[in-house]
Amino acid sequence: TMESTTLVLVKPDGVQKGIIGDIISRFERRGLKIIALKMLHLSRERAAIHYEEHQGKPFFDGLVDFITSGPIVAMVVKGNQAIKVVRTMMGTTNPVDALPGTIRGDYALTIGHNVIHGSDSELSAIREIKIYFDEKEINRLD
Ligand code: DAT
Ligand code: MG
Repeated sequence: TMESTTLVLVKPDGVQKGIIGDIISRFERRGLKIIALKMLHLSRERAAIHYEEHQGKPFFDGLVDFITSGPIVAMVVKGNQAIKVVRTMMGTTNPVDALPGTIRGDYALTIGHNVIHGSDSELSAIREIKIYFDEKEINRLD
């Protein structure tokens, strides 16, 4: 086994749709562990840090508008190959292509409102977790 930790966000549209619980349940049913969890409202500054890889792209301003448009839920998810497993459970970035049974495939229809974020690599996960959580907020026991 290869334990990893990843950052998951339920985006404002996911909170609005009332699917926080379903998303958490899917991860728990799969055997992944939630080791940190909070609801928050991102500032534009913090949103720009989160999405720094997309600065300068045509969709960047709309992405920041969207992710700051309402409360989000941030969590740290841990388990065997959690980064990859969460990405697979999320479905493709563009929900039009996402398979039924994935989170985006079940709940989203447009790329601008795709319900969930998950870190895409080990380096991204380490960087992104620090944007949302202090080390003392993460339950690293057992
Ligand atoms: P992901 O969220 O699957 O990691 P990403 O990192 O490429 O995808 O992009 C971050 C978010 O930006 C994505 O969830 C939705 C938005 N986005 C990406 N490409 C886009 C595009 N071509 N048009 C509009 N929004 C886009
Ligand atoms: Mg990404």
